[in-house]
This record gives sequence, C-alpha cells and structure tokens, in this order.
Amino acid sequence: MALIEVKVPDIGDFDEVAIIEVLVKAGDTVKAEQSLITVESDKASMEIPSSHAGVVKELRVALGDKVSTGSLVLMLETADVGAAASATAVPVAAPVATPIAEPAATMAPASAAAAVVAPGPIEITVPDIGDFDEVAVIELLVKVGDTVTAEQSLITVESDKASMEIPSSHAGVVKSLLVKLGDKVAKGTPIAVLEGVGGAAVAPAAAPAASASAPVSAPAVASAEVAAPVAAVAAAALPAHQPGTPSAALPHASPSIRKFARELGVPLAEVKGSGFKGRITQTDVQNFVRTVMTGSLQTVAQQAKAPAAGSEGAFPGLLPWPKVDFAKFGPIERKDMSRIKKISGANLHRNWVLIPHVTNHDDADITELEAFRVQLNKENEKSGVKVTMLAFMIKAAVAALKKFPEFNSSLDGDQLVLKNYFHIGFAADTPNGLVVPVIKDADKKGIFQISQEMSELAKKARDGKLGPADMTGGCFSISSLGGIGGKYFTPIINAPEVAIMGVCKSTIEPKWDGQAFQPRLTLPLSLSWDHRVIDGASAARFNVYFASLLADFRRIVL
Ligand code: CAO
Repeated sequence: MALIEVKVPDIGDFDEVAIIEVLVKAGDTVKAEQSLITVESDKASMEIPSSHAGVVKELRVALGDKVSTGSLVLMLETADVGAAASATAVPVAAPVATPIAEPAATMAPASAAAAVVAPGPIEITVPDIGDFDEVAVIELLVKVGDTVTAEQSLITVESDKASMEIPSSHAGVVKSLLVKLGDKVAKGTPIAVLEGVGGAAVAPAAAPAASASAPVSAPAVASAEVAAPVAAVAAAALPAHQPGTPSAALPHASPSIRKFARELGVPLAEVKGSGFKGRITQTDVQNFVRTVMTGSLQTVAQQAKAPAAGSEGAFPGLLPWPKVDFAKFGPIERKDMSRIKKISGANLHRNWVLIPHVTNHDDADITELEAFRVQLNKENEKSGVKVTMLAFMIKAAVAALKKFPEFNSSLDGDQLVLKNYFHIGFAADTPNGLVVPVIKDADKKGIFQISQEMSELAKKARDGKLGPADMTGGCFSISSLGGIGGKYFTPIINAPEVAIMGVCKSTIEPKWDGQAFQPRLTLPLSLSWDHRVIDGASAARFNVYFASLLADFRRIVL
C-alpha cells in the first residue's frame, strides 16, 4: 500500500483552467484511466483520468477551482508501490496515459498555408491534435457561403473524454465543406475550402497555442461538448473563444455525459442542468429519460410529431395517418395553413381529445324576441348599432350561468374553480380562421353595449387585430352559425371552460298549441358540456331555462 499524489498532466500552457465537475469522492475505488475531474476552457473540455487504480483518500480540489499542469488533484491509496513511486516522481506525465505534446509547429497544416496569402481557394485542414486520429465530427459550425474570420471555429470534434473546436487558419468565404457530421477526422484531414479574402491568414507564430507542449490528453478529444465552454484541452490548437459562434447556444455538459445522452437518444438541449453553473449531469439525463418514459414530459420531437401525424405516436396502437399521393388522382395545389388555423387547430384537437363531450340539442321559440329585435333596430336605426340575436343570447347565457353555477367553472386538478364574474366569448369566423373574442362583464352591460362591443371585436377579428386581452378570461362561449344556416352541430368546448352553446339559423316551424299548429320562429340550440363537471340532467335543465329566456325575455329580470 502506498499513498500517491495524482496531478493534472501536461495540458500545455493552459493554466488556470476551471474544474467544472468532480467525478469522484473520498472513499471511491477508481480504476486506472477512470476520469476524476472535468476541466474546461472556452473552447474545449477534458476529463482528467487517474494514472492508477486505488482508493481516493482525499480530494485536493473543489468545483470552480482553477488548475494547471501539475496541480494536485487527489491523494490515492494504491497497492502498487512501484507505480506510486513513479507517479509522484513524474507527476505531470502520470495522470494521463499519454499526454501528447503539441508544439506550435504542429499547427503547420493550417497555419503554414496561412503564412502566404493564397490567391486562389485555400484548403483548411485539421491541425495537429496529437495522435488522436479517427476523431468524430459532432458539429458543423459554418455552412457554405458563410464568411469566417481567422480563428473562427469551423467544426467540433469529440472523443470519449474530450471535445474541441477546430478553428480556421484564414479568413474567407466558405466555398465548400469537406466533412459532414459523423465523419472521422485526424491531423491533416481537409475540412473546408475557403476563398481567401487576403491577408487574413494566421501566421504560424500566432497560432493560439504557441506553446511547445500543448498536449491533448489521450483519452480526450472528441465529445460533443459544443457549448460555450469547451476545454483547454487541446488547447494548443484552440483559439480564444469567439462569442456569437453557433456553439454558444449549445448545452453545457462534459464529453462523457454527451456520449451517454447520445447513446440514449436524449436531446441534451432539452435537459435542464442542475450541476455547477447549470451543467448537465448524468443524473439530469437519467431524470429526463424517466420523466419522458412516464409520460409526464414530451420531447420537442415528440410534440412536433403528434399533431403532424394526426394519430401516430399520440395514441399507441392507432393506425398512422394515411399518406396519399393526391396528384395521382387529379390536379392539386398546396397551401400553408394560416397561423390562426394552426393555433386554433391545436387547441381544438386537444379539447376534443381530452374533454368528454356530450351535446344536448333543443329548440327555442324566438318569435316574440325576433319581433322585439326588429322593432329595436328600427327605433335605433340612426344610432348605427345593429342588434342581432346573439346579443340576447349573451344576456341569456349570463342568467343561465347564474342559475347553474357549475357551467361557469373550470377544472383545476381535483378542484372546481367557480367564477363570480361573467365574461362570454363568441366564435367569430375570419378569413384566416376561427377566433373567440370575449365580452367582459356581460352581466353589467345592456343589449346595445354588448351589440356595439361585439361588432367592434368582430371587426378587429376580421382585420387580424385582436390582442391576447381580447380573447382571454372567457367563462362560457357561444358559437353562432345563425347568419349562415344549418340545424344542429356539436361545438367543441373552449377549454378551460366547461360548456359551449352552439346555435344555428332560426326557421319557422309548426308548433302544436293544443288545438292547432302555429307557425313559430324556432332557434336550434346545441349545448356541448364537459361530462366530468356537468351531468345530462343539468344540461337539459340549462337548455330548457336558456330557451325559456329567449321565448319570453321578461324572465331575465326575475
Ligand atoms: N337565425 C337567423 N338569422 C340570424 C341568426 C339566427 N340564429 N343569427 C344571425 N342572423 C342574421 C342576423 O340577424 C343578420 O341578418 P341581417 O343581415 O338581415 O341583419 C345576419 O344573420 C348576419 O348576422 P351576423 O352573422 O353578421 O351577426 P351575428 O351577431 O349573428 O354574428 C358573428 C356575429 C361574428 C358571431 C358572426 O358573423 C360569425 O362569425 N359567425 C360564425 C361563427 C362560427 O364560425 N362558428 C362556428 C364555430 S365552430 O367551427
């Protein structure tokens, strides 16, 4: 048994590199080459492995500490006395199996060309990244046509222990990209062809890691660590971080976590990091998988798939949406769905699928009310405000909500939220789709005021000028197709409301008065209700009461 010091290996002249993860704790048994800590610079990240197997006796670093080549990481109790001696004797080289020296000259492939301002296209190649050949390209940070500056990162490469961004040696316009995602690259692999813009090349001497021994740790190089911070690792080849490059938006996780996430197919960008400075840890990835598997969370890809497929994915066991080549049957044209249709469609779909709807149909005799409405409009011709049946229905809805308060409620978990206000929405048909503006405090407004507000809101709706405040807060909705036609339909409840009244065009119907049929103006009613909150008897009563108010509007003041 011997106690040895495990130190940071030669990581070039990158001193003061932050520890962003401590992967072991005192008492842990570690294997040789097992990662102990992760360090990170602004361009690369790297895990520092143990030089020996043993038991961690004491950690000498903490999260956030800055370390350099030779910094003491921990004390390790090892059975191998000989190894211990060599570990302490050669502290720098020991920890990493084979630290790779990267003299400035190794930047030659990229920088040599840079020394001369080439008149024609310039091929950018991977600089010396040590003896790490076959490193995977995990990100393309530029595309054809992009103008890049000298030292701007072009691609990110990754091994199982580190990741790094490969910078351009020249400024210029990207003419072609010679690698794609997943390709394996090594020193000298051509990455891109740039059309030089003259004089922008990086002189070899200016190569970022001018140090004569900027190593890339062996197990290091390649993970998808694309995020803002990447480690000092291959530092030799890495220029200073350039804010604004695409990598800045990428998630913050160490190479091994990225690999772990990739193996599970976890979209790291959607995982919330709980580690130091928001870093994503293995537990975060595992928790993410757990929540997706239990159905409490959907990935962005799953969300996007559900509505597009119509059924596939959303309902296990259901047949996929039929894919038909309509052009085979005749001429077709394609049209994008309007924004409103997409939004209202998604809402209607959710409401239809999640709410157990039942629709009760009934009729209201509006013979007298229609005569009154016509008379009112005649009397107020000059006011410019036209009263339609819908205004009376809004007032009738308020009275019915007062009499049947569960219709003026919303479900919130196991609780019913009963509202003591009366905001009534009305469906409005616009060239771009369906919207539901809301008449606020309809209980405090008269028929004329409601009519006026309705016509203003309907105009705003047609002009596409409704704001969120015009469409929120509704308690109950009315969907009137009365100006168009039809008999009955099944309106979809506008969640989180629990009921909606649909009305169609009134027609003269024969009604038996006990002695003879009388011609009566009859309004078809279709009340859809949420069976979790309301039952059929209440719905029938609501309709009967609503119809009775329209039949004799004096009842509204009772
Ligand atoms: N029976 C007979 N006639 C009716 C009627 C009814 N139930 N309701 C309205 N009318 C008449 C009106 O009196 C008016 O007649 P005049 O032109 O002779 O005055 C005419 O039909 C047009 O009325 P309107 O539609 O302009 O006015 P409104 O207040 O009834 O409705 C609005 C306003 C914005 C709700 C309506 O224009 C609209 O967009 N309706 C469509 C709603 C919809 O799409 N619902 C379906 C949702 S589910 O996809």
